[in-house]
Amino acid sequence: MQNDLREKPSYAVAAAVQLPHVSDFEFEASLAELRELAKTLGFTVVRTFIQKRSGFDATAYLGVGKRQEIHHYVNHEAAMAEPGYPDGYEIDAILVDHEISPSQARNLEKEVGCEVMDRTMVILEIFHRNARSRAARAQVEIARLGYMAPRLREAAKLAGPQGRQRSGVGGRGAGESHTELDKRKIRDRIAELQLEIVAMEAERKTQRARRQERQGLAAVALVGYTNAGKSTLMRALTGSEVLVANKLFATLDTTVRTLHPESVPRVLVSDTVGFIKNLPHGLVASFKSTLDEALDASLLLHVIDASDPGFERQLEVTDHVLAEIGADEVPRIRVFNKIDHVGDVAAQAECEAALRAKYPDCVVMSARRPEEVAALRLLIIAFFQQGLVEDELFLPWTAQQLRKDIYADCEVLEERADEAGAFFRVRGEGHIVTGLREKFEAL
Ligand SMILES: Nc1nc2c(ncn2[C@@H]2O[C@H](COP(=O)(O)OP(=O)(O)OP(=O)(O)O)[C@@H](O)[C@H]2O)c(=O)[nH]1
Ligand SMILES: [Mg+2]
Repeated sequence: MQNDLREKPSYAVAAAVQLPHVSDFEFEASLAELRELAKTLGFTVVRTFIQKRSGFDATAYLGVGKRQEIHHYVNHEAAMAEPGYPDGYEIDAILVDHEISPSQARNLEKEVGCEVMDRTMVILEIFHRNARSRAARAQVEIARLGYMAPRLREAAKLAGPQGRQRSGVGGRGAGESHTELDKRKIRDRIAELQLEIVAMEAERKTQRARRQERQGLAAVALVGYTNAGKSTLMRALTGSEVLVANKLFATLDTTVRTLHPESVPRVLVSDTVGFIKNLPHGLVASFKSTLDEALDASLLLHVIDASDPGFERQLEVTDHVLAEIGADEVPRIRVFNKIDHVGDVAAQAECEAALRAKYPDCVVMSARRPEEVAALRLLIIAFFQQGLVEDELFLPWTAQQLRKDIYADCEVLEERADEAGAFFRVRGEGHIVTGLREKFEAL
């Protein structure tokens, strides 16, 4: 948030080609998402230009007439035409709702007279700004370098002969052009980053294994479309302070916290990166490791924003990505969130009934209603208690210092005593109860 306040406001126009197979609803939803993405980057989108075509223009994505219209708007009209904006503001960028080729972007940029950012670049930029951990930063840098590499050649073409000049200075091999050198540098840097990631991953795996050894395997992961409310739920379920923001991709790193108040078994909750339609391919690949946390979980909470008119599509996108990373085998509860944000009480009831009819085992709730968060917590605990065993343990009076071990790992259902010691009727994970029994019997 602070960042945005310090940055000067930037203005942009959005542009998109609607292809014949794309419905109006889908097209509009995608554009609305692009505007949200732009907002996350600090842009105010003042105007949107759309064009129906049977395909993208090979030269510059949009047809020539539309290009001229935008040129005219950006260079002559913008500052005068839009009421409510400051005098003399300038359009800084044109945002295009598809991934376009380097040459299309160059040509469009030349013709329109302002910077062109395609959808991929917008998303990469958000990831770049939001990445915090070393691993996330390295992954984003790889994706950005991969995006830039083919665009360098295009830049060199535009720069003219000096862009391809040959020279023998520096580490450049004979006959290598600037572009080739830059490309080589990029390749080297990517290789270097990949090595770093492999090392970090190994470290993470060890940490994870240790954690699982210590705490058993009760892990639940919050997954879902960006802005669905995963971090809000995480906060509510664990009483922790994780970042919540009405921005796309607020969370880029996985955080793990314990369900609060603590339960038996203790349940770990992890928050994950949000999904989005047409996530740049480089990012799908690089964020797989973040999502791996989802694969380690025994239960997924698929969080869906029920108040978003496009939630069905978002649900499909998430299902699709989960299948892609092989997480479709993990048991899943669909959590339709933000029901408080769906119109009035009657509309909410109607929406809830429709969701329950279509998704029989779903949860419909609001992360802002503590009683509904508490109910979700119980549902999670019930899931993990399915595999628990009940047993009776005996602890002689001489070994009462071990009471805390029982209370730490088991739920004590009943406690009674006789002259020799105390009996505990407990519920806990099989291996833990067996472990305690063996330990006490050996006393
Ligand atoms: N009205 C309402 N708003 C909610 C609810 N849950 C979350 N929000 C809001 O929705 C916005 C996004 O919430 P986050 O928790 O950051 O969403 P996220 O799924 O973590 O998003 P990413 O990290 O970007 O993937 C925030 O402004 C929240 O305050 C809810 O149940 N009702
Ligand atoms: Mg989040």
